Amino acid sequence: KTPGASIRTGTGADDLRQAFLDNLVCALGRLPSHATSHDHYLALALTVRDHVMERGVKSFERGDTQQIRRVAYLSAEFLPGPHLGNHLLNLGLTGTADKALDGLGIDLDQVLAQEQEPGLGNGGLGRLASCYLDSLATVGVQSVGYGIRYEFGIFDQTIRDGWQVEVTDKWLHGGNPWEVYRPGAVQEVKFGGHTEVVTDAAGRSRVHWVPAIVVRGEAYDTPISGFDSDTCALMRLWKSEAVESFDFEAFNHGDYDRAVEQKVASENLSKVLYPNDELHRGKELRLKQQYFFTSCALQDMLRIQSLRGSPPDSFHRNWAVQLNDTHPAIAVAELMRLLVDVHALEWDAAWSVTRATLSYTNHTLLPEALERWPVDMLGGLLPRHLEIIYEINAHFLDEVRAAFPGDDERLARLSLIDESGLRYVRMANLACVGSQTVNGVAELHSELLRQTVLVDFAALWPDKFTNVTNGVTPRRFVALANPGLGKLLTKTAGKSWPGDLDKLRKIEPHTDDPRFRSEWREVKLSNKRQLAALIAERTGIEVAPESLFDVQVKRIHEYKRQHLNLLHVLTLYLRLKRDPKADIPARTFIFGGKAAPGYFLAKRIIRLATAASDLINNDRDVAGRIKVVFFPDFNVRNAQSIYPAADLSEQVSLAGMEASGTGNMKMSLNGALTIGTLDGANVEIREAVGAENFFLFGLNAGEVVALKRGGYRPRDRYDSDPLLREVIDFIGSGALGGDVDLFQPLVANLLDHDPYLLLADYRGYLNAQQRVSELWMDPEAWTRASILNTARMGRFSSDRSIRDYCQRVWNVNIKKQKK
Ligand code: DL6
Repeated sequence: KTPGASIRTGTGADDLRQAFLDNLVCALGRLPSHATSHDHYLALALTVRDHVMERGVKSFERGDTQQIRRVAYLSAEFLPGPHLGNHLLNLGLTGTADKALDGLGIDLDQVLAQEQEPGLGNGGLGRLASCYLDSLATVGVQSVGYGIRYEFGIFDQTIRDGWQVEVTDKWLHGGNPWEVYRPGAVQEVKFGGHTEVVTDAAGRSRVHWVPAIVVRGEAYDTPISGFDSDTCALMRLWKSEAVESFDFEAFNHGDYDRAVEQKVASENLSKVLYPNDELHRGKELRLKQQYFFTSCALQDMLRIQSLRGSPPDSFHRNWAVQLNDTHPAIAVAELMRLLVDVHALEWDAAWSVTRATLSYTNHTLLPEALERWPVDMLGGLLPRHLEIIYEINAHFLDEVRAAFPGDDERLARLSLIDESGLRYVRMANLACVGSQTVNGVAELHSELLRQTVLVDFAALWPDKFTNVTNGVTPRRFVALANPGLGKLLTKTAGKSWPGDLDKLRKIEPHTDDPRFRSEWREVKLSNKRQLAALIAERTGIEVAPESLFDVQVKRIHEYKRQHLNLLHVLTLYLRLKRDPKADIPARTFIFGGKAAPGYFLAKRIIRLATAASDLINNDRDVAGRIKVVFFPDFNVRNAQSIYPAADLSEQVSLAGMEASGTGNMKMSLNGALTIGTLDGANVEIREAVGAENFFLFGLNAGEVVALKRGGYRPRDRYDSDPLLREVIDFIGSGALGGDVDLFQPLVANLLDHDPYLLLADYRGYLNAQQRVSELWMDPEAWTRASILNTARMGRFSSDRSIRDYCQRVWNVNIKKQKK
């Protein structure tokens, strides 16, 4: 038994209440009579943290004594969402906490509303990392998620005069009760300088890196609980600090600016998250961030390895390290440096260890997202790493020459160095060469990776490639976000479904039960009422809960084609204006998502949505027929209110562009029907839920390539389709937003380039939307399809993804699935 556990971590309502009051008074110094809701939140968080910590300590101890291979998930981004409600759910303490607080006249929901979520990511990739930590803890894998403790995460989005305005995120301002500072885990990270060859004590030549700057990495731990599990994952985030907080010599000479310069520069490393999701901008600070957290993480793993009494040459037996895209790909060179220069392993031995340790997940095929760093920049910041990269490359290219003699073009494509112009280090190539396994995140994406971006690597090492289709945690995105549905699922399928999502199959036979269908509709309607209230509060727009909620929430990006959705919205509007009696069921179009601050067209797309919203919502001719909402500040908390209320899930990216998508899974799991292309995980979702329960449209990935190759001319589509012409002319007319020039860049882009083939898919999309309207007018049939969506989504639990990684990638044993 952990000492003190019974006092602080009792599980009855009285225990919890007492612990809560103790924390309020003793930890926070607040009298209950004077405490604010935020104090209540902090006190409850500290109380719940005790429970999580107790599990965490025990599970880490188990890992140490049993010498279990741990998983380290290296990710520049995490998007955990609010912790408190999720921990309560995982620990089975929600009802108890409610009762404990109720006894003090405190409302649990009001307390939960106080939490600021850590927005330490841009979107899909970061949220996936957090789903995976949740599942690692749930299925019982020893794991650490390593990342950066950004002081400022993703900006908060407000909408002013229809435009996105970015507001600094201040997630740490109210204090962060979840994290624990670990002074014992501090690391030093070097930058710049030069290398020297020295002779070590054993008389061997070694490379010694003499840095220009050293930065301290300070570890902050956030425990991540699992559902009904005795294992905890750890999210260990690194904050940068100056090694010496002050240059005292400069200070004493009165040069105050220089005295703090170093401190400021060091702290800047973990200051702010870059807000671009799929665009590599090549900024030096970004490379510094990547190296900073990767180096801290690997040094930390080696430290833990040594505490376990294991030698560095068995590092791979203790750690499986996953690279979440190429952001931590410098790990290949850093692990080599640590093993060879610091731990004195021979090159070949170190290389075997490195390759047996690392694996790489690719999350995007977009060429603009592929990371490459100018050789001069990388060499200036990390001179030793550039030497190591050159050496890895020399060995690697020998291997290529042996496999493909005389094929110089292939050699140039595979090389870690792009020498076609200015010289760059190709991070995806580095990650492939240094990893044991490379995977994509949906079947189609993994296939396209093998056929396109990584085609030469796939030819060289076909066995290295695998697929792990993404998944999402049903705890946060169903049980917590949609308690009404959760209750119905538990009543029908038993209580184990959140930890064993295939159990949802049990609801399938109930599709034919009219009473069950009616209960199902009630749950959805109640969620829609709640969302309607939130929409009114946030935007002032009144929407009808009975209307079809048509939802597209995700980052704003041309390839995701929010503007295709808007073409449909405006086509419907024009049709209703022409024909007020048209048989179109009432719909509420809900958009949400952030645009990268420097992404001009994405911001125009937001403006188009808000302009459509202003026009349509204020036009009496279409009152009660269609409404448009742009829901500001799409983040994890808001997502939890939106997904459960969706009837229709818009997954309309151009085929071949979306690696997987995970919003598609979250909505389908919550009973939404999807309208979508054969892109990313849509393909597998459609297979799982049944083609008849999915509205398919659009070109497939092969047709996209063929159309582009054949010389696509978007203007021809415009000329030949009167509806399309009407809607595009309308957008360009000044009727929206009151300015003829406002949407010219969008119109010109569509007519002259249309890189994401909206005009080619427009008709197919309209037809699919027509099928949506028809099915919606048959509520029983719609409900049946909605139930089947939920029932058949078991495969998309992130628990399944983690089991796949354990088996196909990490070679880690997991406990048997709980029944
Ligand atoms: O794998 C998680 C997520 C996918 O579901 C999305 O399809 C993909 O766009 C997203 N990628 C990113 C940015 N990636 N990089 N680099 O978030 O990953």
